Amino acid sequence: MKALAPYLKSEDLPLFWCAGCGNGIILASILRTFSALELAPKDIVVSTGIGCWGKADDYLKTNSIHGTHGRALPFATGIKAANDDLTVLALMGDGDCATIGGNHFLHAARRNIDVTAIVSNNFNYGMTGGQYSATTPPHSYTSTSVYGNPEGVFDLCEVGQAAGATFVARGTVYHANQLEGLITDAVRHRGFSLVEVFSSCPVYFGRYNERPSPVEMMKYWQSRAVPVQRYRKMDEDSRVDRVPIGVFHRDDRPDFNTRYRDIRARARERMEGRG
Ligand SMILES: Cc1ncc(C[n+]2csc(CCOP(=O)(O)OP(=O)(O)O)c2C)c(N)n1
Ligand code: SF4
Repeated sequence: MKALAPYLKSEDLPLFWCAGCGNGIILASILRTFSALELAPKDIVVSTGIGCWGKADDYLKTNSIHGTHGRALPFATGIKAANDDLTVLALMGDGDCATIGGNHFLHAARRNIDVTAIVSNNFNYGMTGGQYSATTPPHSYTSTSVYGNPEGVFDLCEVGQAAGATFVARGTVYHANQLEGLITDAVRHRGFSLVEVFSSCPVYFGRYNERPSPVEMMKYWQSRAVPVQRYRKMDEDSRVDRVPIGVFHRDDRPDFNTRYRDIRARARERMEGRG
């Protein structure tokens, strides 16, 4: 706890989140990453959207911007593009990132801006009463799909990788130690990093889907998660009801700021008649 003190605004505790919400575990993993990497709070900017997870910046002593719903990535992109020395994170719910902010997510990944996106995917809109989002599994129950969700689903890791993210990982709130490692690797990575965290919203998604207690939600992740390396070797039947976790993809394509710096240098040379 002492090591986290430089980053945690303890005067604002207790946390706003419901008992058993997964968000506290994700926040603690982020704080431990800051401490492990010995980052100074003044060198960190956390951009949040709106929602339960969007409240995370309330508890941070780092710089932060509490933006608008779905727009955490545009703010983060501008901040990083203009201040390359800063470590920039965007914290988003699945509503923020995959649904209202889906377009921004695609373009942040395509651009490979050096921002770490940490998505608390609780499969619904927690803050507004448990409506379904773009990650709500088909047929599952929410306050706006009481007879089952009729829509298809975005797999954020697949979408992120296809769009150009250069670090893509998934963890769960049950696997807290692994989660800290994934977040640390993502923050260290130069380029657009996604860490999707399968989280628990016992109050809405859990209650609607026969997992109303925090313990049942944790047991669900414990029993379903499989390391991605093992998952890739499994046949289709064995994959049913299993979710891969771990690092899915990593490559060292140059990030936006590096490419932009090169282009500016070339433009300067040309203007000075050297190119
Ligand atoms: C432009 C806009 N549309 C809708 C809302 C209402 N709203 C606030 S939070 C939220 C959903 C949040 O869900 P998610 O991003 O998944 O985060 P969670 O609360 O589950 O952590 C919505 C629709 C808003 N604040 N702004
Ligand atoms: S409504 Fe769900 S996501 Fe929001 S704080 Fe409560 S448990 Fe967490």
